[in-house]
Amino acid sequence: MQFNGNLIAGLATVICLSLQAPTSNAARESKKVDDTPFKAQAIDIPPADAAVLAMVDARDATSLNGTWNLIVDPMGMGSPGGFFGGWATDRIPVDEWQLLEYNYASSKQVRVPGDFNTQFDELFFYRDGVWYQRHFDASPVEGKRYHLWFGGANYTTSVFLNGQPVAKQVGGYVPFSVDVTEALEAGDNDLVVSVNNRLDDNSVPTKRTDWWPYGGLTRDVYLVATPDTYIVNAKVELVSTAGGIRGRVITANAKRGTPVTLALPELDLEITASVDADGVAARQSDAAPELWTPDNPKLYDLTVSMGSDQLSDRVGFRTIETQGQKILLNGEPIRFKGISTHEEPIGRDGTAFSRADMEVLFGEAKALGANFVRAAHYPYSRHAAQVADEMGLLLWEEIPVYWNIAWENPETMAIAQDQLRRLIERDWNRASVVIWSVANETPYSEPRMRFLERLINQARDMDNTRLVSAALLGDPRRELKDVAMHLAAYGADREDISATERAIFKAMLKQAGGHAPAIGSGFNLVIDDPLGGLVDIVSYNEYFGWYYARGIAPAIGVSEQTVRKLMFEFMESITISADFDKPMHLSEFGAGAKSGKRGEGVWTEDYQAAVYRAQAKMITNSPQVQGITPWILKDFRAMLRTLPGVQDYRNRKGLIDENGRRKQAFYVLRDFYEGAWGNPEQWNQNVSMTPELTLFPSRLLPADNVLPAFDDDERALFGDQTPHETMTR
Ligand code: GCB
Repeated sequence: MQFNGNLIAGLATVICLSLQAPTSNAARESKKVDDTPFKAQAIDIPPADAAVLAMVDARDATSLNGTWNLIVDPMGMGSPGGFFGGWATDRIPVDEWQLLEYNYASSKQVRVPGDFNTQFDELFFYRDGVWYQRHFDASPVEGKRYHLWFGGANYTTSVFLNGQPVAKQVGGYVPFSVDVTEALEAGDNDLVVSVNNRLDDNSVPTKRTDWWPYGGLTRDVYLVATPDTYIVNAKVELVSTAGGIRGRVITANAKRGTPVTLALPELDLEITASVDADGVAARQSDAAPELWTPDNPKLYDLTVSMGSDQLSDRVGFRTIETQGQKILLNGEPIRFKGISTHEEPIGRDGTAFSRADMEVLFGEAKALGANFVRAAHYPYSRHAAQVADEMGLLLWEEIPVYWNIAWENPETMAIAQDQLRRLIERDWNRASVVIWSVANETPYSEPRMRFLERLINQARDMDNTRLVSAALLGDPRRELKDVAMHLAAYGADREDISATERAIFKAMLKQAGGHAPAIGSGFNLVIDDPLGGLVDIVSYNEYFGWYYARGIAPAIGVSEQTVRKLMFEFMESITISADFDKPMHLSEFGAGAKSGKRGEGVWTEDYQAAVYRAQAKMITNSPQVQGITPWILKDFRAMLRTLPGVQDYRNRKGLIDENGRRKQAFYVLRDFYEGAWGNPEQWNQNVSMTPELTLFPSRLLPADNVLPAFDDDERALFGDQTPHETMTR
């Protein structure tokens, strides 16, 4: 039989129309169908509601967590309106004559919340579309409004209720909701959610990250009921350490003049204000609450009420600011003794999605002696900041503007802005959160500056009770060159390295002439990325003792072992500072270690611990550094970490492994936090408690610091040339 184009096009139209879900009015009315055969159809789906429906734990919410059905769709065939009709509804054939090529009930069963990658072996590396489906019963009450609320889904999500496309959210990790009052049925409801975890060059983050792009309905899903006139969100903040509480309540459908009340019974405080033309009620009142600190994480019960809507929360009050190069919490200088994390639980693969997961993870940060956590590199579930509030951990929250981003693409900008807005709106009442971070390791360019400046301004406009930062990258090329010259000084006169290597070092020093550094002359690494001028705290990721050796060794032609050993000695004389009169934070440093592997060389716990010791000395030398969050608390899943037997798709820089076993470096950092920071004597005393960490003992510096001479053999080998041309640039 011969097909011609017209016949197929006609058939496609008929098929598309006949396969539309019976209740799919919006789909039917959406865009004119492009009936090109086999073409994937794009249908219009309204965006999720703009404002975050906050304080969800206090609302009349029905959990839709549990077991859902799942269809895997690597070719995007399930989109409604396409040649095969789409999978936006749960359908079963009416009789044995009806052709339907999908069936939710007999498909895979998936747990919500939870990523799909770790629930099915065959989806471990999967980065594409899936369809979630479940039924639920509802008994809608006249006069109430109903909202579908998602704690976060990765990364592009379209929601269909009873066949109607009701919401689309682009960008993962942040909460979103949609008013579905009109689409909700009394009795059975059919909820279908398509989630796609594919990332590309224009997404935030892009497709290349050093963490697992876990996909699916990774967080709680609720059906929330509100009165017709309801409270959307409230922001409550301390005016100054002397007191004063300011409240702002955002409402929906409320008439101008409607009264709203904020109450803090323990403070005997009740603030009443009226809703303005924008639906916002704001007022300030005198009060002197006990201040929240990591040692005394005091929280107060808060209620917010408007008519029949009443919500509650637990809130703390504190101030955070900088003064010159100091960080002040409640007016008192504080150091951020921190640790970085990913949102993965201990002892189970996948994303952390429950409060208990966060209690265990942050409990380990507390055990380390930390007062601060960098929640890298994306917004975590709401449980993270709630648990940090209760436990007394200061928190750095971040959006996934990571490495290279399409700085000039307005859609990319919109995704990042949306993520930042939703994160801030969700967590602005969490006393623990002291930093909004807008980016990680973004290479310098003018478009990057413009992009990040907009985010920084947005964060400040939305919330001026916190600090803004971004983890900077420095200038790796310049740093490598400077560091290599210093290593040459340490290596030029060494007996324990080969004559060839000595000669290389001497040649480098000779070439540098009067600029050649001397042993122990010190090296001040200065961060001058202009973004430092825009943020409140200059944060910097550095990997002395880990990555740099890999770049330097081949560039100058000596062994990595030599560079690594010399590096440990050199690190003791490094200081880090910034070109800006602001506090600095070392947002990352670290080294990889396979849990239980002891001895010499990379991947051993001993090597990792030695890096932490050397880093601790650098930090002690660097008074501008007021905070650190080494990388990282726990080994985590990463697609780019493949080394069999060592990494097996995990980044091994954790202080504990995936099952919670502590490595040697955990104890080094704990010693440092337990009092040694800024107190070298105590530090040495504490470190002697872990005598196995003496792999690379410091070499005494020669008293005169004289540059080693180039001997005849070495000159014969290399003449007066610098051995590698990289170093001449
Ligand atoms: C970094 C990144 C972080 C990586 C880490 C590493 O600088 O910010 O996402 O996981 O280094 O282990 O290399």
